[in-house]
Amino acid sequence: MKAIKSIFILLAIVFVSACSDSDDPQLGFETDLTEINSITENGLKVTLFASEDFFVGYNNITAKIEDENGNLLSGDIVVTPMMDMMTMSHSSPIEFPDGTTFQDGSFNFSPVFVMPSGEMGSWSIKFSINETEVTVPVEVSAPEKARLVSFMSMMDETTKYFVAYIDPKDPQVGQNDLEIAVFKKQSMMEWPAVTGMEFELEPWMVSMDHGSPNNVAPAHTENGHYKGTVNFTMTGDWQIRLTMKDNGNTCGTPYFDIYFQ
Ligand SMILES: [Cu+2]
Repeated sequence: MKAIKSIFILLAIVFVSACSDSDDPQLGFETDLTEINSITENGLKVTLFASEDFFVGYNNITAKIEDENGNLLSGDIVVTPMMDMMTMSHSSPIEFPDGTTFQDGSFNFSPVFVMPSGEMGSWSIKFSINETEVTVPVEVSAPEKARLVSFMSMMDETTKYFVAYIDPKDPQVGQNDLEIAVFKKQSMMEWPAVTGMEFELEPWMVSMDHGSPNNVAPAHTENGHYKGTVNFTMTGDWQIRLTMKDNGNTCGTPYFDIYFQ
């Protein structure tokens, strides 16, 4: 009972301090992230923030949404990544942890850019904010070590799968939480999450030709995300080797190169 009481007091303190902060509407949006791009269009200002420049793979982006006078907005939102490629255009997988509404000028979303910007085409993120359109051009680069692997299913040779590397972002010697997400290309505009796959996991140190014990193969949690444990027994170059299976049949063998000191 005493513990419950102190939790209530703690909550009350948190609540009161949260309220006093929000007296100034500009404090409704706070972030430690880096501003990547900003655009004002059709009376709205959209600013994109992330911890690093956008890359081919699973990105976490926060949008700050204001009117022209700097007031933070709330309402309904639809976000669509688009790549224009001369003769055609296509979207990419995207996740909305907050759903399709936003409050206090802040909206989080996670697009999985499937290719880099360049001569092949250019990316933009299309927002529909309370039914007003804003398009933010963005630059997407290929990271030094791939964080997205795509392959045709070995089973039907027509389904194109995309496996995105999420964690560990900062690998350490020992056991690390491993998280990946799987999507497929259904059409130019539909890139659904793939649930119900099974994985085998084998971390491999290519230069020294050995693996490691105490790994847990990633298993489906929700929305096409798979979580497991990868154990690195030393620093250096590792390959996270995966086998993706559907009902016991191998679809593909994606791997991610990792390097840490
Ligand atoms: Cu493209």
